[in-house]
Amino acid sequence: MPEELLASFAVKRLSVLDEQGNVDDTLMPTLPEAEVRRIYEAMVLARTFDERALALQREGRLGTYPPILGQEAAQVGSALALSPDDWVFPSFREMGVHLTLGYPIHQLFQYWAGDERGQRAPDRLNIFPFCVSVGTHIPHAVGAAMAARYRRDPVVAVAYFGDGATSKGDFHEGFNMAGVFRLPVVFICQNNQWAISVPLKGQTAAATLAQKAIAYGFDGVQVDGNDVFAVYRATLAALDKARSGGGPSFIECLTYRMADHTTSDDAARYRSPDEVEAWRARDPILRLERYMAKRGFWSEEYGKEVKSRMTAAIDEAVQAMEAVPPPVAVEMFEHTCATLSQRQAGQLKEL
Ligand SMILES: Cc1ncc(C[n+]2csc(CCOP(=O)(O)OP(=O)(O)O)c2C)c(N)n1
Ligand SMILES: [Mg+2]
Repeated sequence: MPEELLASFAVKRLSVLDEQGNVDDTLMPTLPEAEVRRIYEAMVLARTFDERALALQREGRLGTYPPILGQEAAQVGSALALSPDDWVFPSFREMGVHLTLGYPIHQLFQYWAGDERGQRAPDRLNIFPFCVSVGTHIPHAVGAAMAARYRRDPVVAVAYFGDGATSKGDFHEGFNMAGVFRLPVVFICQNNQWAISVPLKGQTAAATLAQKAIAYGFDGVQVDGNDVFAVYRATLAALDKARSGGGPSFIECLTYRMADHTTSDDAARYRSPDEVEAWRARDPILRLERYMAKRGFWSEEYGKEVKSRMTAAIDEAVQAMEAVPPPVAVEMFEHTCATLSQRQAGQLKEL
């Protein structure tokens, strides 16, 4: 018997907007000027939040904080494609997703200040709490997709995670189950190429992360994660597919963590300044500004006006966060578990 080719695979990379601000018209999603402005303003809001969070942490007003600098396109572009009924399962570095979905800004600050009340999403938002335990929320998202299928609910579960999470068993088990049951779930990996101090090549021998989906029987695509239009297009397509019964998809957003892993880290100890500088030139916001300027709807003046509007929103949120009265310990039990364990019931009684 001669050997025969059973299957062959290819992994595509999607990019729409280049570093000079030019777009590929055949791939550009239909976005009127007002929508592009909305995307830009959401990205500036995310960056302004991040800058303020770092400053507050340095003043001792927040706890350890994981910056999102450089990852705004991956977060905002994907979040804008979601429908309000979809379920979001974030990891710990997705504040740009929260902000874009309209999560109360003061609650984000509250969470990073160590107050669990910051995690209580308003009823209008289908967003799970931050998952600091790497990758453990991936099976949760798959379970939610299973529940949606069971209830014939046309919603999609969306799990966000980093490149480091792809080495976890949770990732592989979640992907396998999603593939076997063709569940309505979209996996979005922000491959920022570092998992604390471990570079991508220390994480996988594979050429891309996207190809890992192929082994589980569904599509994986690599997207330029600093290109907000590409991320938006890929997420919309994956959501449409999931909603119409086409099963799961995996989107690898190739991006870069411009800052330290968290405020407790010093990335200069393990990576070269040249690498960071090379990625600074690919800044996702600058790229969008160039696109808008070429079309005559971005100017220095408009940029300043947006920044000051976003700064005012952040100022207001900081004030709101600091005006929240201290937590009452017994209230915490109402929001953590549907039913209390014996031990928790004992603690509640003691309090
Ligand atoms: C189960 C588990 N193991 C280890 C850690 C410690 N830890 C926190 S973040 C991190 C790396 C995560 O890297 P990645 O998935 O690439 O996400 P990124 O930090 O780049 O956003 C590790 C190992 C953890 N939080 N949870
Ligand atoms: Mg990472």
